[in-house]
Amino acid sequence: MSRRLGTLVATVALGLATLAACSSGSGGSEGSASSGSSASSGSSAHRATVTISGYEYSSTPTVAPGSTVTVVNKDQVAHTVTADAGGAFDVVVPGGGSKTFTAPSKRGSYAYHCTYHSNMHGTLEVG
Ligand SMILES: [Cu+2]
Repeated sequence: MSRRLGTLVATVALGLATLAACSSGSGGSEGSASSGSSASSGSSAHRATVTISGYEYSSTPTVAPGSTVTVVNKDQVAHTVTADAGGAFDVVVPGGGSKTFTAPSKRGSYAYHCTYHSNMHGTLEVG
């Protein structure tokens, strides 16, 4: 008899505990504020990514003038993306990091290099 009562009390206590856990849990933050990010503004390549890996630049598609270009450096060492002429752009990208720069507003073919490694060359086509 007392054994059954004990079980009953335990069950009720467990129930209450569960209820408490429930009510405190549901009161928390509702919904994650995950915005759909990227405000895509339609047309072609307004942004591009240059990936540096093994001391080489990946080729990039032609980007629109003023595009945002992201440089992802997968090497352990820092590299730069430096325009060969005119100082059109010049960013230092730490090893394992990334940086962005704005493509020139004038159309053209912009050769660039890494100031640290003279054998590294690439070209950014703006058109
Ligand atoms: Cu480099």
